[in-house]
Amino acid sequence: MKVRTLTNQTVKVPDLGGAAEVEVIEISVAVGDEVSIDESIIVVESDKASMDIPCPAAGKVTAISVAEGSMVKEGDALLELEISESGAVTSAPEPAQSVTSESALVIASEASAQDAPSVIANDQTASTAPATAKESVVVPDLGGADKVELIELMVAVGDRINEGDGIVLMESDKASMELPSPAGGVITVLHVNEGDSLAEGDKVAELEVMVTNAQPLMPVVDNTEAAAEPITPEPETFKPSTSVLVSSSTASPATSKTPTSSNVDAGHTQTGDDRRRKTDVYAGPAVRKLARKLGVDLSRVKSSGPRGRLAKEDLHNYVKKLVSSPDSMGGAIPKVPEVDFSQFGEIVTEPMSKLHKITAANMHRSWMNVPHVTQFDDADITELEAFRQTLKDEMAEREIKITPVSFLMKAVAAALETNRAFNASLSSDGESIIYKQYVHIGMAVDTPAGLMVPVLRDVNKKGIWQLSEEIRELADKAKHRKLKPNEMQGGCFTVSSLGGIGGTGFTPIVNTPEVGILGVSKLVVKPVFQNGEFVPRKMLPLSLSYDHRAVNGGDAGRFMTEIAANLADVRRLLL
Ligand code: CAO
Repeated sequence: MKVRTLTNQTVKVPDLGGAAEVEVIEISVAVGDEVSIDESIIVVESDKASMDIPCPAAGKVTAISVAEGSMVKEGDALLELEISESGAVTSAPEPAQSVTSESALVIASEASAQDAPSVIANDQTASTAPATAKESVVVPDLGGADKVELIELMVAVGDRINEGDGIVLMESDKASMELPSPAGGVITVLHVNEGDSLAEGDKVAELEVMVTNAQPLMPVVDNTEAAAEPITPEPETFKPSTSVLVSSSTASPATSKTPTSSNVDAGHTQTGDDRRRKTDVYAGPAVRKLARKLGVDLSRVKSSGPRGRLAKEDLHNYVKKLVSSPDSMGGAIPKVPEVDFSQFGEIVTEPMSKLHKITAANMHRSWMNVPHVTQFDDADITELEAFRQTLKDEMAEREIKITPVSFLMKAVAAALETNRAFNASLSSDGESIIYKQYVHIGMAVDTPAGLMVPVLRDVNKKGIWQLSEEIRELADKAKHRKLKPNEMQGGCFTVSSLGGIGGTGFTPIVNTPEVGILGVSKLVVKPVFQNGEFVPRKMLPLSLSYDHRAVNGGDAGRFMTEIAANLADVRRLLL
């Protein structure tokens, strides 16, 4: 066979099998698209059925003559095709002769007749089969593909189907193809399962033929501009897109009772009810393919098309709605409505600093990911404060200020060593817990630019003087934006002290992937009942937030109790 370059071919509406006029319900290509032979270009619909019109040759779409909703009849121009040099033409024009729709159809019919034995193995073509004949439906010529995957079993044993109803949907790496039933009848045996890899000639189903009269729909190529060189017709191959749409709404009453199925839920074992429900979906191959890609069950999509036909737009709208729905799987968080505050008074809008944005993102991530629990305690730091006062002169001498924060760090470090549940992180896959053998503690620092968390390293190994010096140094660096990235990394736990600022308590957010954070508020002198009487004690309010995925309440109780005990009697830190 010799194929030469043909330009500006008009693809026309083929014989419509009795329908005078059909509606263009889907244009599957756009101008500029390179289309391959047999690729669905347009879907048309009569009041009885919907039909794909496959492209008769490989080429480039240069113009589209119809719009969705147009009414067309046999012979009307659908689109202009610039056929590429390698394009194979399925119709066979006479040399230097334009192909009329009639002649093309004759060729199509002949091809169909040739094709019939490959679909019906026992050589009883549809047109001659008796009403009770048994037919084997086999995989036809796959048009070049060696193997295809069966992605959808569209019928069940016992289903009564019409000629042209899809039996299975197969997919190669290039296209999906429906295998239409060569005749009307009842499915008596299914030889295949979803997921099977199929090759030409493989048996698909056994059919007890009820009605026969197969005639695939073939488009017409007007080769008026074709060169004089003869073109030998390709042997007809399986026409993936000659399948009709599966729709009980357009099917005969018999089909409506035992409809074919459309399984779009991967891994879902279908029941008869499921099949029936999904068969009620009325959609074209392009929409079905997209739905499969998106994993959408088409039976849940509301249609806007005529007679309930689902359009791509319907699918897009469904997915859009789904992702923005707060209670959907993976749905977005409901958005806070935008408010024009200026309607209530004067406003000033300032951009958020980068640091502020990062902090906000981190807080949000942690808040969304971590199931937080916060528990509270007061540490009696009366003795600690008394001891700290004794250090005042030395502090001045050394020019090092010791605040309760240095003791807090030390008390927490000691508790982290004995409560490893808090010196840990969850692995990102949630399968394991990583215990740290070092004790680095982050310290929340309030700076004019925003919140920063420098990390004090090896707190368990350092003394109060050294820690106090480092706290000052890091806090100073943070306030002057001098912290290096590595000085803000590697924390195992965070201490957030608002003691110098005020407040009686707060619930800090865990600095993920750490699993705990200690909030410290302003110490307050409280009456504490001791040895039969109330005595004034300096109580330090503590709030411990933790990731309840990694830490349980018992761990948290022990950890908090130990911190409070360490602060109540700092001699414990020597033990
Ligand atoms: N109760 C009462 N007074 C306290 C206190 C407490 N819990 N903790 C500290 N103080 C006192 C200090 O002793 C100091 O008093 P003097 O000046 O009389 O000695 C004063 O408060 C101010 O302390 P400071 O803030 O300068 O130093 P610090 O060591 O207490 O804290 C730092 C250092 C960096 C933690 C602190 O400056 C800071 O930035 N805190 C804010 C942390 C923050 O923003 N957390 C919220 C994060 S969001 O979760």
